[in-house]
Amino acid sequence: DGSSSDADIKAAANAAPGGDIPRSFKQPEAEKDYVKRVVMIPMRDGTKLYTVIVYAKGLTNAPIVLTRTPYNAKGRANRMDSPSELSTLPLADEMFVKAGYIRVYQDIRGKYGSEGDYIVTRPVVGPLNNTKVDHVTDAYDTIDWLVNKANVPQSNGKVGMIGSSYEGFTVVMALLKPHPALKVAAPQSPMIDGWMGDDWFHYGAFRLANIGWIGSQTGYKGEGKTPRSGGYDDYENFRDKSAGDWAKASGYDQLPAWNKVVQHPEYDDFWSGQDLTKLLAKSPSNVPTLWEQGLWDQEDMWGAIHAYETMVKAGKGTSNYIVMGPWRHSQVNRTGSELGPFKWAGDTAQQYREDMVLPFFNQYLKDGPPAQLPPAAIYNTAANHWDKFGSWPLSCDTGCATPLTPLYLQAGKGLAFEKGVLGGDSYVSDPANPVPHLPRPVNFKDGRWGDWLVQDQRASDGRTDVVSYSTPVLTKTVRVSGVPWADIFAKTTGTDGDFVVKLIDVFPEENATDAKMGGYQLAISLDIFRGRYRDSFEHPSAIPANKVQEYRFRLPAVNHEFKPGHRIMVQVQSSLFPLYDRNPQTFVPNIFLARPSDYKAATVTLMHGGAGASAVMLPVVAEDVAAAGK
Ligand code: PG9
Repeated sequence: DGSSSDADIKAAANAAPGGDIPRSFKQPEAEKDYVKRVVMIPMRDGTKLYTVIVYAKGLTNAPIVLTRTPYNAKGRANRMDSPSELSTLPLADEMFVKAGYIRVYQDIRGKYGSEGDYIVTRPVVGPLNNTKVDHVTDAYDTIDWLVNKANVPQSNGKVGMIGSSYEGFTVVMALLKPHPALKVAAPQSPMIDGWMGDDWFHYGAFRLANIGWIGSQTGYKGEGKTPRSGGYDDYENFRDKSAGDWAKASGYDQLPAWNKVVQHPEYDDFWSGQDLTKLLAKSPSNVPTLWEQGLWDQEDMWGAIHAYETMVKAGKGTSNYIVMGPWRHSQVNRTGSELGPFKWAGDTAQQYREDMVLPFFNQYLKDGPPAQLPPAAIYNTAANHWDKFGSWPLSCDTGCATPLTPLYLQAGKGLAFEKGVLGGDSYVSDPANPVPHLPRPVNFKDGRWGDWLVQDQRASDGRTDVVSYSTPVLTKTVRVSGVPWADIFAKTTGTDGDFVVKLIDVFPEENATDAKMGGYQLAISLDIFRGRYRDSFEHPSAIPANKVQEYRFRLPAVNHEFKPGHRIMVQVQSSLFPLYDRNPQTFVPNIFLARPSDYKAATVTLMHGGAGASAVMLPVVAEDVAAAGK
């Protein structure tokens, strides 16, 4: 009957020639409830892409959900080794498994198991890509292969695409010339414009926090090492040199992707030619699309909202939807019950996945009932619930029902909706002592990156190079729902400089339930602007020393209530380091190549009152307007 007798067991124990380690040892295979196939799918240029196809045993006539990734398709499709499909695929796929989908992960060309050359966020075929292939064609060819019954007999011929960040970028690329079988898409925090506000720069300020990504992602075909930056404190590691000098010392001059960044510090054709909003505007697709972005996305807070607005402008408002939840980058695919010290009403990420994405995909891929999504589902980060809007933003700079309301900086560090008296507040911004984005020591891998945007801004409040303006304690709710702008008038003794503006909700001084939350300073929106680009993103210019200039820039979207007992605060500073590289504050042609002697302290004066009155333009809406939008 195949079972071993006592005698057999004894004999095996005695006879083992090499001791206790047999020549081979194989665990019996557990019966799997799924099939996992690995195929190499040929593209039009003959390059084959490594693709993992996973489906439940016995599945027929099922739709396909496709993710194209630079992050290892094999690993993405293997949360753990398990006979169960639910445990094998990632958490965010559980709904697709339960609903009977075929799940496909593919390595993009040149990474991991795929053939071909890897180019970071490979531009579309054209002036920036002189080959005949890009992510538009690769997605098209992949979908074409997948819906061929000879290749995947279990398929019903319909495909949806989903993915976050770089994987979101590949979804958007597929939308530029979608295969007819691509019926629905969910780009999550997609990388849309790497210079304006996703990943590499924010309004021209370079994000050192991402510099290691280039080394690990382009130094190796598979998973790579992030280069050592020095000691534990990245604040120290990056403080004594330009990003260019750090990179050179780390061998980055061998990396074409890095050399391109150094050669294109401004918003020239290299960056604007890759801006996906421009490409979407040129060929807006009809594929129903659910855009997603975290309200505290520390990596790609620009992309989804701008792409959604582009699609609405292009007349595709009825097939495009936006969801913004209280999430850090890609948290939407994990658990969304909390962020930093903030707890939400349940698992908001699961709510997005199961109540929004799944019905949306079912509608277009399984002929399910209408998903009945609101055009915009935006989490209210103060009232702690989803708001469902017929259109959004409710208030913005141009084209919204409600114009922005200026909240003016005032003498005596006040903030008010009326202009105050003329004056200014000065601080010395010293590149030798930049304002840290988190309390030191700051190590990019210390686990604080994911929720740094919601950390208490009291850590910088009170520094001599940070100016905090605040309203009195509010007696009435100030409801904001839309896109704020910073409008700062300032002069500096330097010839270049950065402006960081934070819109902060200051909590009541006392919190009887959780004492340390008393007086908490939560930034609901913040960004940085590199002063040399105040007149043109393409052609930077020196700031005339000691002459007031205007720095006007859009801030990340908000849907919040400043409640009675709270205060509204605006903090302004000229560095946010080591997240962003330091501005030398002396105009140089290329900050990546700045010399140590170029870095100079400067006195910055923020102007208030009069004709050039600094303000943050708030998307204030009346409570009933917000409610009517629902
Ligand atoms: N934010 C990451 C990234 C995207 C695109 C380029 C570089 C980095 C990501 O999470 O994929």
